[in-house]
Order: sequence, then C-alpha cells, then structure tokens
Amino acid sequence: MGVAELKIKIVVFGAYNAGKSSFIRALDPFSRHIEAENADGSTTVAMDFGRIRIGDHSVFLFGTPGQERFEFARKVLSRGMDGAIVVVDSTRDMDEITMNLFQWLKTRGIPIAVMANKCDCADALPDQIRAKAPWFPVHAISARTGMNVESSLRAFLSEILSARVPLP
Ligand SMILES: Nc1nc2c(ncn2[C@@H]2O[C@H](COP(=O)(O)OP(=O)(O)O)[C@@H](O)[C@H]2O)c(=O)[nH]1
Ligand SMILES: [Mg+2]
Repeated sequence: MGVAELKIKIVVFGAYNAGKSSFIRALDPFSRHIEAENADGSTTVAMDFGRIRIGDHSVFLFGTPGQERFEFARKVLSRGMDGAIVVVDSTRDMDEITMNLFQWLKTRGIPIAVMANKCDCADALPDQIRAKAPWFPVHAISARTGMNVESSLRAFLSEILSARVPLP
C-alpha cells in the first residue's frame, strides 16, 4: 500500500521585517501576498499564502502579520495547523514579539522550527538565535539567496510527518 497524500498546513510567524514573505516566496514563486499600507507608506497588515509539493505531500504555507495587534489574525490563521515556523532576523537582537511567540507556540503541542534568516549577511548570528530558542530546531537560512530554505522545510516536514503518523 502506498503512502497516502497529505495536505499539511504550516503557519509562518515572525516579527515585521524578519523575512516571512521572502521565505514563502523563495519556496513558491507564485505565492500570494496581501499588503495594506498606511498613509506614510508603512505596512499595517500583511498576509501571505504559498504552496509547495514535497514528495507525495502538499504543503500549504500561511504567513501571518507580524505586529502584536494582529493577534486575532494569528489565532484564526493558526487553526488546524500541523506545524509552525518562526522566521527570525539573525542580524538583529531577538525582539520581544518573537520571544512572546515562542512562549505561546510552546503551549500548542505541535512541531515548531525556527528559521534564522538573513544568513547571507556578514553580521548574521544564528548561534545567538539558537541560544535564545533552545526548545526548537534552528535552521540557518537566507530567504534572499535561497540558501538552505527548501532543505530546512523538508527536514521540518519529516518531523511533522513522524509526529502525525506514529511509527509501528
Ligand atoms: N539580506 C537579506 N535580506 C532579506 C532576507 N530575507 C528578507 N530580506 C529583506 O528583509 C526585508 C523584509 O523582508 P520581508 O520578507 O518583507 O519580511 P516580512 O515583513 O517578515 O514579511 C526586505 O527588505 C527583504 O528584502 C535575507 O535572507 N537576506
Ligand atoms: Mg511580509
């Protein structure tokens, strides 16, 4: 008997400017991005949707708005998620929004992976992210160059599948 095709929902979290949209775009060049701008041109709300086939499975990626006040949108989007990815800017100190996200996600009982993004930059410090997120696997990636993006998603998908389908 073959392995059944699964639809996997992954929600992508992270602070504004961490690289969530770039990460989803690197995986799916046809991904959709919704942005609404303020009068001053800054983003007030942004969401992303992408999909990618990995082996027999379809992975659906939902990017959430980064700002704290969009907590309601995060809660709606995260219903029924099979896994969560947190994108972090490795060239900056870990921010409070991201630390709060970690605390919230830890209570969800689903697989979680951290993407330490912008590792193409000379000042990226993925080990600093590892130190701040000791509970989760941390993958050093660059959404800009594509470095390690798909391999990290594949590794995370294996983890999700082993959590869903208990080994005999
Ligand atoms: N150097 C570098 N810049 C990146 C990378 N990923 C995203 N960026 C830049 O960071 C900014 C924010 O990226 P975006 O994907 O819009 O972040 P979002 O707000 O989390 O969706 C943009 O200027 C991107 O070009 C990366 O891997 N390396
Ligand atoms: Mg975005």
